[in-house]
Parts: sequence; C-alpha cells; structure tokens
Amino acid sequence: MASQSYNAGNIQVLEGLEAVRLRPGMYIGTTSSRGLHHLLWEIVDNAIDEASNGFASEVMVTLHRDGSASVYDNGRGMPVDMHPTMGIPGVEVIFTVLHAGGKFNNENYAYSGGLHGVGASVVNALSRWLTVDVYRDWTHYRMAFTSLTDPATGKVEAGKPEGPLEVLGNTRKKGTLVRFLPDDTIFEDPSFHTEAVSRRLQELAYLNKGLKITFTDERIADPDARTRVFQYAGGISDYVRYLNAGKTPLREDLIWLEGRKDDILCQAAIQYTDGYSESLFSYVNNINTPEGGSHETGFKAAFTKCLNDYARRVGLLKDKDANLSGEDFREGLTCVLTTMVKNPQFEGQTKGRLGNSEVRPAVEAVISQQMTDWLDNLQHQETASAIVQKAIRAAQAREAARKARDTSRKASALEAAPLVGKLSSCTGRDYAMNEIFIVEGDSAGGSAKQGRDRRFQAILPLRGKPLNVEKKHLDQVLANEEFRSLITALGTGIGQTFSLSSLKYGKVIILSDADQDGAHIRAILLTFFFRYMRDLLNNGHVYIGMPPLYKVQKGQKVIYAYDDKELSKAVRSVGKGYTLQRYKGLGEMNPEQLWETTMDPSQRKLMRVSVEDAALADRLTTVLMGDKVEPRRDYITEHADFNRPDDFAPPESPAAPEGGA
Ligand code: 1YM
Repeated sequence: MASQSYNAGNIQVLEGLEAVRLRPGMYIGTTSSRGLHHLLWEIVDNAIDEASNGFASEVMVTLHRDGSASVYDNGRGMPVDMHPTMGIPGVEVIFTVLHAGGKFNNENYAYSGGLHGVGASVVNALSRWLTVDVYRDWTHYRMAFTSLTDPATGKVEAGKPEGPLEVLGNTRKKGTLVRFLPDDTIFEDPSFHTEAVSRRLQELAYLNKGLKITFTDERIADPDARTRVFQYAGGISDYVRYLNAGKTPLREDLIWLEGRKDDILCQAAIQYTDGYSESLFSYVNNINTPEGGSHETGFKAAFTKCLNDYARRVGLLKDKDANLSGEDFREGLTCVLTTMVKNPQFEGQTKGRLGNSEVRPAVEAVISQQMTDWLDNLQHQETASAIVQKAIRAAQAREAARKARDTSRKASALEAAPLVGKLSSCTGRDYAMNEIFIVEGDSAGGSAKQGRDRRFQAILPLRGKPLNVEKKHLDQVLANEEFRSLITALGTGIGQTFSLSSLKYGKVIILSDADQDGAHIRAILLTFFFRYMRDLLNNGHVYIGMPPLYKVQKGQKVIYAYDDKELSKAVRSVGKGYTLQRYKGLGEMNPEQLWETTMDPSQRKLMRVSVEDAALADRLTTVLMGDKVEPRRDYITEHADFNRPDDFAPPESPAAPEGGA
C-alpha cells in the first residue's frame, strides 16, 4: 500500500509551536474534556494508520496513575534519519514542527483521518512532558520534550527537546511508544475518562479487522478490571452483530459487501432485524459521519436499485406495482458502511458529513456490483425474499401512517381545544427563548403551571407512562394521545417530515421524578426523540430538568441539595439542629419551591442531552428499551453501580442506563 521509501525530506514544514499553547482552541477546538481526549486520539490515529497501512498488528493504550497516557504500536517506528534541510531527526520534526509529517503531503500515506491529522506536535505543545521511544532497525531510540508557560513572565516554551535523540541500546522490539502528560494549566479537567476511551478503542478495533487493541487503565484498583482487549476477526460484521445484540434478527445471515473503485475502498456489513428503525452508521477513514454525505448517498442509491430490480426479477413486484422506496428497504436494517478516501472533506455544522463528490459514484459502483452478486447467489434467496417482503410490509405501513397523519392533522385542527387544554402555552413569541416542560404526572404538572413564568415557559403534563416507541410503527406512535399532543406542541412534525425550523421552543425540558419510574419515563421520551426527532438532540434542544433530592432547613435558611455530596456539604454548613426533607417526587413540592429549585433559569440545574456516539446510543436504546431480556440483564449487571451517589450522572446516550432497570 504505502511506499516504504520514506525519508525525512518528505516532511513539510509550516509554522511555529508556541502558537498552539497560546491558542489551543484553534488547534484542538476546545480545552474541555473533549479537547483533552483529542490529544489521545491524535496519537492513537497515528498508531492505527500504521496498522491500517499494513505495518502494525497491535496497538496498546495505557492510562497511567500520574495522569499521563501512552500509546504503542508494533509498526516500523517513526523515522529517525536526518531531515535534509532542517538537520534534525525525523522524529524531532514530527514532534516540534506544526503540521509536520509525510502524511500531510499524502504521498507516503494512503489514507488518514483528515480531521485528526493536525499532528503529534500539537500534542507535544499541550503536554507538560512527552517522551517517544522508537524501536527501529534493532535499535532503541528515545527523545523527551517539555513545555511550560511561566505565569509570572508569560514566557512560553512549547515542546522543547530535553536533549538530542538518544540511542539507548539494541532491541528486538519494533514500533513506536509515545507517552505524554496533558498540561493541567491548559485543560479544564485533565483526567481521561475510562469509558470514553474504551468505547472509541473498541470502535476502532471493529473498524480495523483483526487489529489487536489492548487498553489498560492503571488507575483502576482491581487488577482484573484494568485491561480490556479488543480484537475482531470479523471486523464490521462483528460490529453489526454487536449493535444488534438487543434486537431480533430477521435472518441470521449477514450481507458482506466489499470493493475498491478509483482508489476508494468501501465495505458494508448488513443485517436485518424484525424492528422498524433504520440504523445506518457510516465512517470515512475511521471517522464517524453521523450526517452522512456522498458515500451514504451512493450506498443508498445502489442498495435501493438492486433490491427493486431483484424484486421485479423474481416476481415479488409486478409490472403494475410502483418501486419500493429506499426507506422501505431500510426498515429494520442495521448497516455499518466504511470508506477509505484520499482527501476527505468533512462538511456540515459538526463536520459530520462527507463532501467529496467523487465518492458517490465509486461507492455506488462497488455496492451495485457486490449487491447484485449477493442477490444472484442461490444460497441467499430465502434471505433476499424475506428482505423484499419486509419492505413490502413497510410500504403498506407507511401508507397507513400517511393516512393516520392526515386524520391526526384533521383531528388536531378539529379538536384543537382538548390539546390546548393539556398544554399550558406561554405568551412570549420569541420561539428560541421559549421553553416547554414535559412534566411527569398531573399533580406536578399543576404545580409547574402555577409556579412557572408564563411569559416563556409552557407546561405539558404527561399522564402515566408514555408508550414505549422502541417496537412500534410510526402509525402506532401517531395513534398515541400523549405523543400526539407532544408532537403538536413542538410543531416540528415527525420522522421524515420533521422540520427543525418549525420548532416552537428553544428548550425542551423533561421533568420527571428522581426515581425508577421517572427514569423510565425519561428513557422513553429520549428514545422517542432519538428515533423520531434526532435533530432535536443533535442541535442541543433537549434537556433534563434536575429537581433537588433534599431540602435542608434551619430557621430561615433553606438549602436545596441535588445529590448526596451536596447534602453533606449543606449539613456541614448549617450545623446542628436542622430539618431534612427528602423529596420523593416532584409532586411534593409546592409551586414556589418547584419554581425556585427546578424552573428558575437563574438557579436551576439542567442537563443537556447529546448523542455523542449514535451507533452505541442506538445499541443501548434497543438493549435497554427493546423486548429482549437477556442483553438488558447483562448490560445492567455489567454496568450498573447502585452505590453511585450521582443518580444523575450525564447519560452517554439517550437511554441512560438507569432507564431500563
Ligand atoms: C504511538 C504512535 O506514530 N506510529 C508511527 C508513525 C509514523 C510511522 C510509523 C512511519 C511513517 C512512515 C515511515 C511514512 C509516522 N511517520 C510520520 C512521518 N505511533 C506512531 N509509525 N516510517 C514510519 O509515513 O512513510 C508521521 S507519523 F511524518 F514521518 F511521515
């Protein structure tokens, strides 16, 4: 694949490192936890590139107790020969010169991330110290760097070598080991999150068939729980089975499509389930593209056409029948689509969409040819016809849903009164400023109505538990009164006809009790948003309101505590002789208390819900909300920590773990 003939002269030189320390945001986007993890991904990406170009078979990532992280790959080792014009070793150029790297002129490297490619030097500049060990040509080399910003003088030293490249001796080892300590004067929260790191490494292992990734978190006390090994002989096929863990497959077989056209590599693994949602996850050069793009368009066009042609060929569709739509063919589909592209252009608000127009015809050609072959194979006939029959049922259901929608539109026009009766709307006309609280139970709903600021806060009380939409068709969702009033209140429409620009509220706030039932209601609502109004989540409109768990009172002094930690702090601060009230539900608060603690924008706590990782969110949604008991029990046994004080730890996905318990 990539040429072996690297020499240090290929490295391009662009600009100085101090700039990175002065304006970290310009280089890594943010100095929040996300930015911190970005450092790790930079180094991991280099290791993965070495593997996907065929030179390494193993990657090891370790989080150390001193707060540093290290990454090792058993590839060729970074170049150590002298750069012809700079007169320093290649590895020094890589870590001290911004945008250095053969990767950036794209001659040596076939495919690399693009987004992440800003490089090892940025990591160096934002670390207290960084060391690199290179094992190459039976020799062990090492180089160490340090960075410092002097708060007194404002003097900045960024990624300065502690000395020249050292030769430590002979070795049989091969590869590169990079270890760095993120600078805690730069990052708000300088500690790596075990689960976030683990999740991404697992994803990378799925995306790079056969690659062995070992993750060790030395900060974990229990030695048995410290290390996880991710290695998947089936690659994205294994990924699809993993994503489908909570679902019932329509057929056990998996469709595997793979090919290459015009230097664009493309792979897809597909399995149908008996469910109704579409789960298509696409990647470009190992980077998730939740907003789709040209590769997805090419895939969908080819997939739909092949299946329609097939349905006609075998007589499941007659001459008089219209073609089935792509949507119909994707009902119940779980698919992971990966492409490798030379100069990926990421577009869209969150850079989650592939823009390269040349990718569409290439992917379309590969999928067309591969899918046609698959459909022609006699061994696949049963599965193929099961897929077509499912699509035919989907088309019928879609027609039924359209009719239901028409009726519900008419109904909502006719019966506007009862809906308005449930919803207490606000008077303000500035939609972005307006908020809607979806409140559990009529009594809490009543308090919320009285306590709110009616200028910008609307209240929609929910009676009982809403319908679990996970295993329901759109027409069943639309037939449900609670969801109908929610959809009508939001004004956006639903599913394919969803339109964010019609949203009537800038904030959609779920307000439920801090108990099991409340968690379940929250999970059901988030599942609904995830399946039918995902853009609401993607654009950060959905929040979880956080009522306090305790009220501590002593004389006139009242302190609300939102978790056990805050409670002990409050108790300490007021001293002896206080009264403690534990709120079991929202209903126990009077309107003033509810306003003060949960609704008043200047005092309340809200948690914004995002979809960090749609693939895993999707899997978790079905594992926790679907109808299979086994995977749910496994998940809960593995992850639930019932002693955790913060009942409201930010959910990593729409279905927070407590939702299924
Ligand atoms: C733990 C991180 O960075 N591995 C790594 C990086 C490189 C090479 C091998 C490499 C690349 C090439 C030739 C080439 C890099 N090289 C460069 C640069 N692991 C890790 N392993 N020889 C070795 O691209 O031809 C950047 S990264 F700039 F030299 F090309």
